[in-house]
Amino acid sequence: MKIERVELFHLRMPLVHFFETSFGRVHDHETVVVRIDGGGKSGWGESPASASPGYSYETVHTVWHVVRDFLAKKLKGVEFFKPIPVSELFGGVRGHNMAKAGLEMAVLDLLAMSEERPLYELLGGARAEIPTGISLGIEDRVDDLLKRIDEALARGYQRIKVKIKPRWDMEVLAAIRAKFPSIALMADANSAYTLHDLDHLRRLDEFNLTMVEQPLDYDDYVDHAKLQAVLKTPVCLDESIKSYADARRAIELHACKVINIKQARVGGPFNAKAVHNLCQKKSIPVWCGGLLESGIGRLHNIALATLPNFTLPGDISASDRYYREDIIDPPVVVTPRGTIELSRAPGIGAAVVESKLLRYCVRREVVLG
Ligand code: OSB
Ligand code: MG
Repeated sequence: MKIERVELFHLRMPLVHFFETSFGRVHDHETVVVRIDGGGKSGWGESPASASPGYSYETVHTVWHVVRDFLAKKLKGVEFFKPIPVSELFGGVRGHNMAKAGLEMAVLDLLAMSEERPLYELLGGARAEIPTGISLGIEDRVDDLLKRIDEALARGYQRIKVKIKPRWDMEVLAAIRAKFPSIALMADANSAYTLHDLDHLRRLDEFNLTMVEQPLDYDDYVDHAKLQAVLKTPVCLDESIKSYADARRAIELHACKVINIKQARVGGPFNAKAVHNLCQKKSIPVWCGGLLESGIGRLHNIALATLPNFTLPGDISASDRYYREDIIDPPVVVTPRGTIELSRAPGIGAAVVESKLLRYCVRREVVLG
């Protein structure tokens, strides 16, 4: 399978409901979709970098710049015979993991398409069905959030994650626990606290949370280790883990007991698998996180989550939880058991509907070929 052409699409997809984290509220998902052609087939990937550098320093514009001006040319004429870590070709470019991840996803999808096999098999995954959860943003009123939790539980989601920040935390969690005493519940702070809040954060132990995600700084391990030492609630790291080396640091320093793996954040499926394998060896459970991906990135996350150490429900929700219409057919659906069933179709397992893709496309460019 030889790479002949790489095309980028900048999409702006309106969300059915705004999504608010401790770093801000978004009404649209802005993302870069990658299409790679070769041997008469297409492979698709996604770099869900968003419009502003809040979650990471990358944005849709840095992804565009780095792919067009530096990464795409490294794929010129390259021929793939088996799944290999594509991002190793990008060794001369530091960071920019989302840019690299979108390309690696597209290459692997193309390889799976040319071999007429499902992508998850190519990655080494074996499960036909994965458990899943939902991530709910900050609302204007606690009652609005309680209503959304009710709806999510009715749809079968196996665990609820809520976003927290100073002044939207302990009271909110108490209200949730008063109404839903025994659901699997966790909280994600997206780095909204510091160790000055240590006494406040100890109160998290009152709510029987399965974990607290990324309470402290986005690049910190030392303070998370200090926090984990006094907290019964397991600490899970998201933003802090951008590579295998980061995961190793975090585990050795006891900075966390759980890791959220996002292939976009760690530079692609192969790095994600390396982090997964390390965690499995070290008895650190992992789960698959999300970045509000379109159906393309979502299907890549589903394929990844079939690996054996993804034992906890991920943030991989149904297409209609995010979008009135997704750009894939069929869209992602969640069963009443709170699971997602894997498609046996080749590649990511659903078709990209070009008319829908183009409806949300604000810019496109052929960057190779
Ligand atoms: O921290 O996990 C996060 C969305 C955007 C940016 C960061 C995060 C999230 C989510 C939503 O929690 C996950 C999803 O449903 O895709
Ligand atoms: Mg998170």
